[in-house]
Amino acid sequence: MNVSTPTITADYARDGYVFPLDILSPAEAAELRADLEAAEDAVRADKQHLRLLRGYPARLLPSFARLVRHPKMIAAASAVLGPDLILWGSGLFIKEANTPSFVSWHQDLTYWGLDQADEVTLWVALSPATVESGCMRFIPGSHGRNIVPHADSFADNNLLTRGQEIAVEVDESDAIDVVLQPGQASIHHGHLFHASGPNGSADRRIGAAIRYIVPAMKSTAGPETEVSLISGEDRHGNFRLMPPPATRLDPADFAAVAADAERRDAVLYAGAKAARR
Ligand SMILES: O=C(O)CCC(=O)C(=O)O
Repeated sequence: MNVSTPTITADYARDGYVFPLDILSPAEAAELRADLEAAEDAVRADKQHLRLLRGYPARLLPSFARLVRHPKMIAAASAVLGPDLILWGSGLFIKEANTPSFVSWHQDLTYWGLDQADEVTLWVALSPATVESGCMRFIPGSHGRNIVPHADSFADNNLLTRGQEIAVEVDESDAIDVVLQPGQASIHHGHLFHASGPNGSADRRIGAAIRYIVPAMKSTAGPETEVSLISGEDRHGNFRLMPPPATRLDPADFAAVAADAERRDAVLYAGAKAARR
């Protein structure tokens, strides 16, 4: 589907998501994946750097900095949030081929420490997201609920920080499979019930979760939280605005995102009985 503002605005309001959105061509997606995988190889020996690369690709790789500023990404996010957009986070959800990694049913905004719900995620597929490879599953209309109780599981193989899981009934018979080809994206609301299963395919399942917010939002991690202004204006000054990376895998950028990750982890793990690093 081409990125069309009226369709996104209406479908998103009704369902809490829209997909598939054509963002990158298959060749552009393959190029981005190759750049990411070369970067993974370059830092693999350092576990902390690998974790930061997967948590902050748009702060460490110019290719991902361009993705989050792509006109079609901005058009899709703006169809929901309006013209002023801040990148609150970019993170990679990677399930290796034939592995049991999964994501339990959850609502994104549960532990992020943000004071409002004016946030969207654009999840961009860099490899086929299919039922076999463990694509996301959405419950249509569930974004209409406020945050419901969640319980921490810290389950092995759960890709979420706390293994958090919705603690009320989720009727999985309503779930929609979010099947995407490389270069396509889905957009979803921070209150939407969603999950994903293991990867039974022979390829890695790679998705970039790009999170946009409006500048009026505030974080309980405080104004030191590092974000980037992507489009329009920030008239609020609630965050520290960071430029895109000037070079690839710069040590100074690694140091900056390491400090930011410490601040954010303090919020993400607040009240948890354990922490996963
Ligand atoms: O990649 C997945 O399977 C889950 C991603 C997710 O939960 C999210 O982007 O909010």
